Amino acid sequence: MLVYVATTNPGKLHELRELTAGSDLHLMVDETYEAAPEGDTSYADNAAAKARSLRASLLARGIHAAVLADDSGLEVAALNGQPGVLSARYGGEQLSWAERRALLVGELSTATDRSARFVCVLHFIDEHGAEFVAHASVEGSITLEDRGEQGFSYDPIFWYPPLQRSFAELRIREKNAVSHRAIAMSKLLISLGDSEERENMSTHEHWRDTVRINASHISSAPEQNA
Ligand code: ITT
Repeated sequence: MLVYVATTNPGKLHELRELTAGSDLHLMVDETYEAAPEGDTSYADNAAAKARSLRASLLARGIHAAVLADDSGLEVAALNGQPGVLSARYGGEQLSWAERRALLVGELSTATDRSARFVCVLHFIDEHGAEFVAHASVEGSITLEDRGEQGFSYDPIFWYPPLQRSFAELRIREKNAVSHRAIAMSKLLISLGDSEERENMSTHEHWRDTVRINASHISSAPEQNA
């Protein structure tokens, strides 16, 4: 199934492509996609807005295809859950990612609790307009400085205790085995699989009914003849 991804973030797109590599979903980008305006309260609302705006734009051009959007963020306990839904613009759009990470690390200079979590909401709309949502998070903490070169955005300062490395010190396969995005994607693929199975079941039921009707027609035929 062809799926257009509503994102302008190459790091996300790369991970989403790897996460769907063995599935039936073939991710594409729509070069004309422009980021939908995002609110500041809900990942779910933002993910839905991104997916719906891309779908509307594709439909307006006569393209009937599935779409996928990801809204995610980093929540730091000592900052009352900030930057959260505002993660992409934390500290101002003019900051580089190195500056944004340094700002956040600086804000925790006296914090005793450095715990944090990444959150991800995926919003998928199939080619018929049915909508699916998957939500996940992963727990960790904020490092004292950048560590590692992999990943993107906040990955160099997100410490993942079970592997004793930052997300930017993990290979993409390792991050994709444990991340918020990976867990949300596996939930989404399960929902899509369940829904496909239900569809097959109902087709199967329909087929059985058809056969039953035909069979009763056939079996009643000799009686009618008799
Ligand atoms: P799109 O909306 O175009 O997809 P975006 O970068 O604006 O791209 P969001 O609005 O979802 O994405 O903002 C989430 C921010 O949280 C994103 O910019 C990243 O900086 C950060 N983030 C989310 N997941 C991350 C991850 O796995 N590693 C590092 N940073 C992440």
